[in-house]
Amino acid sequence: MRFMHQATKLRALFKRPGAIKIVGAHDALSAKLIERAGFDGVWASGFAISASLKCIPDASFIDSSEQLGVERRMAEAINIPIVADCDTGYGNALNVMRTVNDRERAGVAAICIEDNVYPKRCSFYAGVRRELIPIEEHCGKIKAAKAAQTVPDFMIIARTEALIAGWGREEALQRVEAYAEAGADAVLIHSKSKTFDELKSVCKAFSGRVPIVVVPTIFDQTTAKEMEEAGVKMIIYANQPVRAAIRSIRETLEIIKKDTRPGAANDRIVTLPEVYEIVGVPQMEQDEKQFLPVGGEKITAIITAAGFEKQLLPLIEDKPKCLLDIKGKTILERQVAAINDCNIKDIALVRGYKKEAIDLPNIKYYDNDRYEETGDLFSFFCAENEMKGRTLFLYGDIVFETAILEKLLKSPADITLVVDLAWHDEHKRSGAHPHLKPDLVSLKHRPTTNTAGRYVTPEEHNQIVKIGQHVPEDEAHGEFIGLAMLSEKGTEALKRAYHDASKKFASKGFHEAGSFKKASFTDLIQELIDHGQEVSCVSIYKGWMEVDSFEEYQQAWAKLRQ
Ligand code: SPV
Ligand code: MG
Repeated sequence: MRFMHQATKLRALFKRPGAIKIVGAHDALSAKLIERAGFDGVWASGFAISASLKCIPDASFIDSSEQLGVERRMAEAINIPIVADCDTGYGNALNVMRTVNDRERAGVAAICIEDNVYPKRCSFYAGVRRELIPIEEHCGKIKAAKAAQTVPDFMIIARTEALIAGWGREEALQRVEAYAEAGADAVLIHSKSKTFDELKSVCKAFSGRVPIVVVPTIFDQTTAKEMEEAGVKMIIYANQPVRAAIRSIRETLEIIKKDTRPGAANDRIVTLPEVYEIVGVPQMEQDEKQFLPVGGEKITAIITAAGFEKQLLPLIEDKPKCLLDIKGKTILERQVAAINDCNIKDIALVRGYKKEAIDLPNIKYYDNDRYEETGDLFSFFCAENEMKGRTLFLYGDIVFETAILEKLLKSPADITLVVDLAWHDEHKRSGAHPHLKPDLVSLKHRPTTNTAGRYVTPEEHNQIVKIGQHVPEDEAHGEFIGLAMLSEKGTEALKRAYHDASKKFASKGFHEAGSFKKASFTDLIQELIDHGQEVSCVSIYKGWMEVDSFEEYQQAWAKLRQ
C-alpha cells in the first residue's frame, strides 16, 4: 500500500462539504476511541495531555518533546489525522520551525499555534493575567512555520486569543485576517463566551479566505449545524474525553472502595475482552499463528503415569513408576524440567496406581482409576479436556535429553513421533531387545547410514508406515520412544479417530490390543495411518531411556548425570 501522509488526508477533509469534527485526546487509547467513534480526526490537546501525563495545569509546563511523545504514540495507534495543539509554538519563530518539522516526522497532519505570550495560560483559567504577542510577531511565526514545512500538505492553523483576552471583536478580526495573509492554512478563533453569538459575528465578518476553526467548550449548547451555518469548517471537541475519564474513574473507585468487591463496578466498566479487542490482541493472535516459529504457540503436555508393572516390584511398592528416583530426581521431575525448559508450562498428568503419592505442584491431575483393566490410550484420553491446541504426549517412564524435545517441537507436521534409530544397532549388538517391549517403527524411507555406520538423521521428515510391538523386526527401522507432538489439526484428528474407533471396536480387538479399552497410543496411531493420515517421525540416535525393568532402572542410575 502506498504511504500517504496524514496531512494529505486532512487536506482532503477540508475539501469535503460540511464541517470537520475532531476530538481532543490525551493519549493513544483515547485517540483510538475517537477514531472508533467515527470522528474525522484527533486534537492532541495541551490541556488534556497536561492533565493526564503529569496532572498539572495547562500553562506551558509540558515542553515540546513531552507533548510530541504523546502525539507520536497517538499517530502510531490511529489512522486518522492529528491536529497538534502546539500552544505558542514553544518559543519564538525559530522554535516554531523545529516544532513543525518534529510534527511532520511524527506523522501529525497540522499544528495549531496561538498568539498568547509564552508561557501560555489555558484560555479558561479565570484569575490569571492574559497578554497576547503583537500581531506582527505571530505573523512572523506563521511565515516561519510555512517556510519550514517539508510535507506539502502539512497545515498551519493560526489561533487568536483576542476574544479570550477581552480585546474585542475588531481585534480578533484584524488578527485572523493578518494571520491568513501571513500564510496560515486556517484560523482558529477562540472564545470563552457562554453563547456562540460573539464568535458567530466574527466568523460572519471574516473574509473567509481560509477556513475557520472553533472550540465550543464554553458555548457547549451550540450544534454543529449552527456553527457550520456561521461559516465554521472545523469543530474541535477539545476536552470531553479526559473529563469523561475523570468522572468514570472516580465513580468506579467510589463503588469499589465502598463494596470491596471489584465486580461491584462491573456494570460501569468495559470487560477485559473489550480492552483486548481495542488494543489489537486478535490481530496479534493472528500474527502469532502466521509468523512465529513452530513451537512458539501454547502447547499442553499430557503425561500418562497410571500403570502398574509387576516386574518392577518391590521398587514400586509404595509409589508409581514415574516417582522412581534416579540420582536425586524422580523420572517425573526430570520430565517436567525438560518440558518447562522448552517453555511449556501447561502439564497434565494421568495418575492411577498409587495416585496419592504424586503431588508435584503446577500440574493438572486426571485419574484413571481403571488403570488395571485399561491401556495407555485410555489413560491419555482421561485428560481429553486438555487436548485443545498443540499437544505433547509422553509416556511417564521415559527420561530424555531436552534437545530431543526441542527437535520435536520444531516439526511442522500435524503428527510427529520421536523414533530412535539406535534400536537397530543395539539390537544387533546385544542380540536381544534393549527394552522388554519396544514399540517398533517401520518408516517410509529407509534411513541411510554414514561411513561410520551411524544413522544419518534425515533433515526431511520421514513418515511412519507401521508402529507397534508386533512390527516384524526385519521391517523395523527404529523404536518409538513414547514422545509425540500433535498440532491443533493433528490433535483434532486423533480425537476423532479415538471416538470413531471406540464405537467401532467397542467389543473387539483394536490393532495389537485384545480390546479397545486395553489399546495403546500406538494402536491409535496405526489406525490413523491406515486411514491415510500422515504421521511424521523425528529421528534421534540415543539420548533417552525407558524404565521398564529393574535392569533398566540400574542402567538409568549408571548413565544419568546428577
Ligand atoms: C486545548 O485543548 O488544550 C486547547 C483548547 O487549547 S482549550 O482548552 O479550549 O483552550
Ligand atoms: Mg491548548
